[in-house]
Order: sequence, then structure tokens, then C-alpha cells
Amino acid sequence: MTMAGNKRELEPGGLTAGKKIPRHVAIIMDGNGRWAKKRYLPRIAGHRAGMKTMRKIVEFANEIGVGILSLYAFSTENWKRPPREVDFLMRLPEEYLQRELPLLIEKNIVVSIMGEPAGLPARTQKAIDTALEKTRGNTGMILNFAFNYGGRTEIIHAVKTLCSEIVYGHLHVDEITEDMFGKYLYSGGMPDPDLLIRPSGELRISNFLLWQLAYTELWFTDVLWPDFEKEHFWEAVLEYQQRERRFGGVSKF
Ligand code: V0D
Repeated sequence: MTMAGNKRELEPGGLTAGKKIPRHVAIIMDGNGRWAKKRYLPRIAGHRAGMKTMRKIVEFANEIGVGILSLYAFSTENWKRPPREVDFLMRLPEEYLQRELPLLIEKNIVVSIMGEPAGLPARTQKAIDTALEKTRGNTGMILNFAFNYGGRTEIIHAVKTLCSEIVYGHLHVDEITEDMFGKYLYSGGMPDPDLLIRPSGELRISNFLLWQLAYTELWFTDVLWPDFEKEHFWEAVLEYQQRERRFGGVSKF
């Protein structure tokens, strides 16, 4: 084991000396249902275990100095799941925030959301609004939940906004650039992810951050999200640093 939560290794001269912690890490929190099935537990138990993992990983990412942590929790496609499961999932943001918000505030974390809040239950929206409002002034890690999110939907949403600006004469077609297009996405103005982590053995992007992942390092593991530990996160960071070093200042593209 290289890391085991030993803080000293992270200080100057230690393991990460001179190596960059990825500024923006994105995670697809997949494998909760499968984790439950393997144990003959209801899927709900898997989501609960997944939330516990999420709390640990948020804390760890914050400790090692990640700037932005983007978590994929619920996609637009997830609405097709059994209604009782959707119902349960919809209560999780509220439950999570009720429990964690004081800690997030104490750690100077900023809560942020990417996705379509419309169509969510009012209570869920309220809990999220409160969290956004109470952490708006913080200056630490940005904890960015992709919620009711779809990558293609996000791009279409940006295109529509752009088009209406053109129709209203506020913008000219020739002014559209990659940089400015990025500002119309939910992630508007955030730097793109440096590292994407996908657990549970699937080797796909699954409509997550389609535009933003153009140059991102991808890291996959067979470990299911509820079994995912700080050590796995650290392994992904080390692998990221090795890939960075291999390029050693030479452009990747
Ligand atoms: C279930 C593992 C926190 C993934 C984590 C409804 C599956 C636990 C949130 C959350 C979910 C979302 C927004 C927000 C604050 C918290 C969450 C969902 C699922 C989708 F502002 N956990 N969590 N959202 N699970």
C-alpha cells in the first residue's frame, strides 16, 4: 500500500512532492445495484452503501487538495428505473445534505450542481438550493453533483441558449469559439476534468461530460462503487501523475 491516509507522505519531500494533484476529478459512481445483488440485498441497500463511499471520497479528495470533484449520481436515463427506486434515490440528496452540510461548510467546500433541476421533487430542489446558498461564499473545493444530467442534453441546452442570443442580436455566429461554447455548459467556466474515474468494470463514458472529457485521462477499475476506498482513489491519482510525467512537458495532443 502506497498511501493509507498518511498525511506526512503528502507534505513537501513526500510522495507527491513536485507532482500535481489533478485539479478536477470526475467520478461515475457506478456498481451500487450490482453490489447489492451479489449480497442478495435490495438495490436500495446498494445506493446507501454507495452514499457512504461518497462521503469518504469527498473528504479524501478535499484532504489531498483536489480543486473540483464532479460526481455523477443520477442521469436523465435513470428515470426509467422502477418508480420505488427513483423515489428512494430522490430522497438521497436531501438526506445527504441534511447530514453533511454542516461538515461541508466547516471544510469550506462549495456545493454546485450540473443538470436540470426542473422536474425534481420540490423537497429535493429545496435541499439543493439551501446547500448552494449556504456554501456560495466558500473558497475551498467545489463539490459538483451531476444530477438529472445528460451530456447530450447539456450540449443541446447550450446550443439553444447560444441560438437565442444570436436571434436577439446579442451575438454573431463568427464569435462562437470552443472557449465561449464551454461557458454555456452547466460547468460554465470550470476547467475540464483532468481525471475521470469509473468503477465497476464498465468501460464507457455513458453520456457524462461529453464535451469536457475531450482530453481527460480515463481510469477504470472493476471494484464496485460501494467497495471503492481512498486507496483506489489514490491509485488513480498516482497513475495520473505517472502519465503526466511520461509526457514531461511535451504536448499530448
Ligand atoms: C445513490 C452513490 C448524494 C450513487 C451515492 C438521486 C447512487 C448515493 C446525492 C446528492 C445518490 C445529489 C445532489 C446533491 C447532494 C447530494 C445523490 C443521487 C444518488 C441521485 F446536491 N448521494 N446521491 N444523488 N446516491
